[in-house]
Amino acid sequence: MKKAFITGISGQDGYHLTPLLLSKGYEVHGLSSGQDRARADKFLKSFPEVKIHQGDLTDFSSLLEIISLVSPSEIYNLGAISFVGLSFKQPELTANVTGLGALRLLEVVRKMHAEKEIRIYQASSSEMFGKVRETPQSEFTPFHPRSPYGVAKTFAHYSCVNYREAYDMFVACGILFNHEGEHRGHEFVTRKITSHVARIKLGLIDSFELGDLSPKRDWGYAGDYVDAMWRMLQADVADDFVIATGQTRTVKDFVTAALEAAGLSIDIERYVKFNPAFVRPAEVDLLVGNAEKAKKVLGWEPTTSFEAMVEKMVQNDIALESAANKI
Ligand code: GDR
Repeated sequence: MKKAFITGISGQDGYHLTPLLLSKGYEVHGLSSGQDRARADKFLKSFPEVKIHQGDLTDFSSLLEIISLVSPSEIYNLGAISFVGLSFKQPELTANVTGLGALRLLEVVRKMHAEKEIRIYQASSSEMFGKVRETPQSEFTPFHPRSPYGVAKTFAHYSCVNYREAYDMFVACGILFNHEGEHRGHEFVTRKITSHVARIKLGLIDSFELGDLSPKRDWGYAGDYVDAMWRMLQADVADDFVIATGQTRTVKDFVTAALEAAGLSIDIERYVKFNPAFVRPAEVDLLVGNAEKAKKVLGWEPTTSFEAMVEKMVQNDIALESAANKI
């Protein structure tokens, strides 16, 4: 039986990747930091067959012990300080977890002399493109990160490329553009919008606050994107792949789509108030990816439309808010 080890398993992508791997017959193991017990317990309610190990991406010896014990054939490094806004407030922690964490995993595999036995997936990010040098962005587009998060992801990405080249390790990097869904954390703008729109729909609030509505993002559905991760580790050769929809929309467009999905009027001024506290010191203005290589080499294509994804998120939040407020 194939074994997979997933860092950050209780985050959004873990909720999508875990059932995919279980359906393919994998034994699934996950990493959870000591302070994350509540999140791990919640995750285990959904997936009781998964084995969760206490450790941390900032702690080499815990990683070495767990990975030696599990002896996985595939590692998915999804663990990170993943909220760009937080990375400006805690840059050093971000560098340690998001950047050095990936390097520690690579070193663990090397110290185990398991370079030929373990394949690694690294969650690289479109945030590495930052102040974009060309549009759309592909595997050939130079990086110009605009946040401590983007800088840390770029360090992790190049560490993976380096270990691939220096030690002939199978390390695949998925340069994933924004991907959303019903398991998205509430700090990210899409879930913030859908959960607040749901509350407006139910009459619980009149309006909510956002920062800049003009940034453009290439938003896909997380359920589609984890399939690309798995495909990368089944390929003949380890490589880098952009995973995106090829369409870009503003934050304002997302608000409009969410209001429409809830059956509310598209009166953005009425429902959304500006709060400068949500504006970042440096912004990524435009992201749109070219995923042609993933289509050609991996046979991967997104299957969920933007409208279907927003609809799914809004209806999920209306159901959750209704239940929580006994409506
Ligand atoms: P992002 O996602 O930074 O693109 O990174 P996020 O949803 O946080 O922001 C998207 C855009 O919305 C603008 N924005 C706001 N954002 C938040 N969170 N809250 C607000 O109130 C708000 N108002 C406007 C932001 O400024 C930004 O332009 C995500 C993360 O999942 C990363 O981990 C991942 O690597 C990348 O996507 C690809």
